[in-house]
Amino acid sequence: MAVAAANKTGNAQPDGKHNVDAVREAYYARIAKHSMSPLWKVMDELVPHQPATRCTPAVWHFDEVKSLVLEAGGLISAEEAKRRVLILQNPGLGGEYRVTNTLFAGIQMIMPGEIAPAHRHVSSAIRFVLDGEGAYTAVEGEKAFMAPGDFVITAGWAPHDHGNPSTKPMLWLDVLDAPAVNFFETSFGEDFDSPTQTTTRQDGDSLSFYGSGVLPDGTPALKRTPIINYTYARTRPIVERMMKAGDVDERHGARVIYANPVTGGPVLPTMGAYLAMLPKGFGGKPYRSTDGVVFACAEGRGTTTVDGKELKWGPHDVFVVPSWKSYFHTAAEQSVLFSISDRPAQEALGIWREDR
Ligand code: 1HN
Repeated sequence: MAVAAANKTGNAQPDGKHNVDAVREAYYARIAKHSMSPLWKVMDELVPHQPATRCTPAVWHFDEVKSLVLEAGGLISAEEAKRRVLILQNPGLGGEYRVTNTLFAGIQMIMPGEIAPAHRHVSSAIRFVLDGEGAYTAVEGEKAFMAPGDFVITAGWAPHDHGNPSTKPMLWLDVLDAPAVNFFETSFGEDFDSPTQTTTRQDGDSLSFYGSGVLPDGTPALKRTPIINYTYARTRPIVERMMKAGDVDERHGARVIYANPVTGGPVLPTMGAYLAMLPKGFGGKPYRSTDGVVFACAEGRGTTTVDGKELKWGPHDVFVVPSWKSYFHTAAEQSVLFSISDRPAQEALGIWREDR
């Protein structure tokens, strides 16, 4: 057996073709004690030829979700829970509290007469209303009463509380950029002494002031939209009209992006949202992009095929398409899909890509 030569420090060196693996392994073990690793062993993992995600496509059907969340209504109050939310966990992530690598998603329920106390956090949140009518989110001076299909913004650090003076439970989809904020280790949050805030504006003021083709003079251009509630009543007729006008994208259907009316950019610096109407019988072309997308069906019925896996959806179902997975939609009925992703964050970093 070849004897490894010793270097100046007395450590073994490979002797020609012999003993290379053993000497390398001994070297790796030694540098590990100094908190170091050889890049050459992990280069393909750090710089893959295609984006690699552990996330898998998945769908949560509303009938199951609703009965499970209603059960939680008997277990804990919104006030005790602070937020009565069931977290949607991506099945590929082994129990982590996220639906994609960068997005949190959950289903929140607030029962009649309940409040969810005021707090604020660095993470931005959006809500997409699934079921119920007449609960509100109080944020930035406005008490925004919500109905199914409404898309509500809670920008980072804005104090917010929820209440339900109606007679029925309300359920909505929460999506937050919390995993991305936590990745940067920049998460702060705080509670308030008073569980509710005093509001200074009328319900719908922000949509009227900023969402009507005019702006209050002097409105600053911020990285987040000043609109609190993009109501379904306002947005649905627009996608329907686009569809009737024939403005139907081969992949996405008749789709609008929810815009910050001051800048024309996305509603939040980290997350962007869309509403699309798919005509009955729609058969979309395949598409992929590097943003992981959470979809919610507002109405209709169809199938989204992701990487060969069929996700069937109907009213209020939520499903997730991970980064760079090729997908296409088919619609058995005229359908409306809401979607939200981390595309603005990726675009701001110059790393977003799509493959049309
Ligand atoms: C939060 O503050 C809400 O305010 C919902 O309704 C979901 C998930 C993680 C962290 C904070 C809310 C949340 C959340």
